[in-house]
Amino acid sequence: MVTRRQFLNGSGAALLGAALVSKAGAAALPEAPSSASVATQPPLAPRDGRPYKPVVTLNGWSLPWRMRNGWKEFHLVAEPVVREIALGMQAHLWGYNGQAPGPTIEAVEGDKVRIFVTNRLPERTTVHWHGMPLPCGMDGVGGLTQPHIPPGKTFVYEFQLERHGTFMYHPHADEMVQMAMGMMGLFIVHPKARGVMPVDRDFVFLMSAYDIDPGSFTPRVNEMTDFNVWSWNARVFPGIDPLPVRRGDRVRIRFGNLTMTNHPIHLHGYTFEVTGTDGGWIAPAARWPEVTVDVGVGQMRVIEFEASRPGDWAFHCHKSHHTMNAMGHQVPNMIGVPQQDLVKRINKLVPDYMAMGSTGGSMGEMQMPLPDNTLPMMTGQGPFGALEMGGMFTIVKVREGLGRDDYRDPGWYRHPRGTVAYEYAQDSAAARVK
Ligand SMILES: [Cu+2]
Repeated sequence: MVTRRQFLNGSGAALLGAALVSKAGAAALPEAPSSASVATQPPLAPRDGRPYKPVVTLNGWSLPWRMRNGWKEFHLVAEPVVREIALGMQAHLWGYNGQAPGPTIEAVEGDKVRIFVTNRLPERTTVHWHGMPLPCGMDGVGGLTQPHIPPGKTFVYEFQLERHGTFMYHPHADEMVQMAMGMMGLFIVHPKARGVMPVDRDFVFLMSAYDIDPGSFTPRVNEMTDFNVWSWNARVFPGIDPLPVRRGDRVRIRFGNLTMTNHPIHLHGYTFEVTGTDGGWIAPAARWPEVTVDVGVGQMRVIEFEASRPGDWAFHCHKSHHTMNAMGHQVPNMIGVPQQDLVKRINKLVPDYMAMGSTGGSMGEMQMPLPDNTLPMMTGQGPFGALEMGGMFTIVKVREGLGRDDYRDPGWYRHPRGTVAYEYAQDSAAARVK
């Protein structure tokens, strides 16, 4: 595994080195870079083609390309991957170029893109370019607009990028299985003209959900509604990197939902505007202020705000069971039941039994035996104790004076004196509460 620091020092560059698909195809196929790192990679500045300000993929990376006779050529490889969901849990997923989700594709309005897709899965696949205006035969619906890509074969998609905006890619072949296994990625098209809707930080991620039985590694792909891993870019808190932001930055966050339910995404401390969807940008006069935006199944939303207020601001799905990890046990509802003596008595019969609710224990601090490769239901430590979160939760860390391209975790916020909620006590309160 390569840390971001190693990556910045250049030693991680080898990860992005060539991994040619076959000797026969080497002459014609572009490189298929691969990365298995779960760290958020620094933005990939374009080294040729039209200039743009690159995005930052949470716990992910952007796919390098080559220019060839006026075409921007990318190479996606659909393949089985191992993804660390958070420290202590790995999942056997399907993805692209070493990861699930696959790398973010970035290009510029007007670019002609040629995307090679090599299928190393045990079954056929296709790639659909969600939201993208393109010729019908490039739309990637297996059986409808093209033959499926059989295992071992490489297909080519070619189209010109008509409009800038926020898109995704995913299979349209054995869809329920392939998306339940994690096959998806982001496709960002930057504006051709300079200075269009400029931002200082531009973060992107995809929401995906899995049903992985506690102690196992592979998602149950027949599940239709009952998922237990709620992830951003196939990571759950505390495995999701924070979003470091310099005070005063204009911040854009783009997210897409490829789970099977909606997610009301909520940011603390700020009012934001929804500035775009996968359908395009919203005219400034048509935007309204929000603190939560619901993202329906198959939708994308883009939010923007001015980061004026320093702090560690929670950023999460507002469905409380989506900020939890798998339940590895059955827990009765004991809220309101006095249990102090009850627990001792039950423990004589059931040694592992634990009380919830009215004994003072909270789910985040419970210690219970877990199968291997299983995360606690609620976890994460903050500067004031247990955070009691999992799943779709992370932190927007707004700080004074971060470097322009510095995306390293700045640590916990140091609150100015007198600005933290405090315990009421007769003596100290006399001094502070007037
Ligand atoms: Cu949710």
